[in-house]
Amino acid sequence: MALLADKVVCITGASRGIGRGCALACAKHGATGLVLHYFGDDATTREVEGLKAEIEGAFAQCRVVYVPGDIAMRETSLKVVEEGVKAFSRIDVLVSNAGICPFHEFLTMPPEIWERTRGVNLDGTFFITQAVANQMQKQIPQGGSIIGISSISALVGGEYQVHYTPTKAGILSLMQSTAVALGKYNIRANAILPGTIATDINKEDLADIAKREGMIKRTALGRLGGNFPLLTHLQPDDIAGPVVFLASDLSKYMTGSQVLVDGGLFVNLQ
Ligand code: NAD
Ligand code: RM4
Repeated sequence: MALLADKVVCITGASRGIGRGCALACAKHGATGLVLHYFGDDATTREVEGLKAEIEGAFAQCRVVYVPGDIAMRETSLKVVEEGVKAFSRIDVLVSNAGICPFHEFLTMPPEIWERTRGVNLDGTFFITQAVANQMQKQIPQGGSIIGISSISALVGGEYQVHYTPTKAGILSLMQSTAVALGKYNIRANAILPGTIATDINKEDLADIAKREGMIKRTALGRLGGNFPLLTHLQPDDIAGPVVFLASDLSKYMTGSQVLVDGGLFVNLQ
């Protein structure tokens, strides 16, 4: 039996990067419904339309609906759940993935960059988690699995990420407290902490060859995550595997946990 047979999975920021990799992996592992949230500008609209066609063409059991909106706005999350339930009558899994990291020096950082980063990463994760959890609490059978995409940055600092790392620590904390608050409803909540995965979010930052090489050198497995340069569109499936595991019943006794998926970056001090 497929790992995600009969499951409906909702993923935020699903049009590209880690979210896209998760969508493809969930379909491949048998999910019957995907509720794909995306930002909604021209680029992400084209991406999500292509992704729906790709998934429905390759995986006959899987139907895809997509819902646009700025995840920093609470209304977006309410709409995602409304559309998801309209299409599939329930939501079994949430992957809260949408996020930004506008790398910036700390002392000169305008307050707007802090507020936007917090709004998208932390407020957005709070809103979608609350909206989906309310659905999971009232559906029959009750329950589900919530996965917050946090980061290695929840554990360590970054010179140009002083606004970003607290949001990722916040997502880890949010998963811990929701695990406690929601266990009685058969809802699990766990955090995944990716290391450095080559996607659009860090393309500019890692264009600095010395930084990129330093990062690769510190990673015990000797490569960045999801680094498949031959593909025209990066598919960071190094994170998707652990996401499928936490989405599936294989992890049915896991809640409130943090899963570091970093190729051995964190442990490698010297
Ligand atoms: P990405 O830039 O490729 O993808 C980010 C996704 O979020 C995009 O689909 C984007 O459209 C969406 N998004 C951004 N702002 C949004 C908004 N306001 N409303 C709706 N959607 C919005 O980057 P990625 O690496 O795939 O990042 C996905 C998640 O993984 C982020 O939360 C990021 O913090 C986290 N993460 C990434 C890495 C890494 O090294 N790439 C490491 C740790 C954690
Ligand atoms: C991650 C981690 C990576 C960085 C991305 C943007 O949390 O810090 O190294 O490239 O964020």
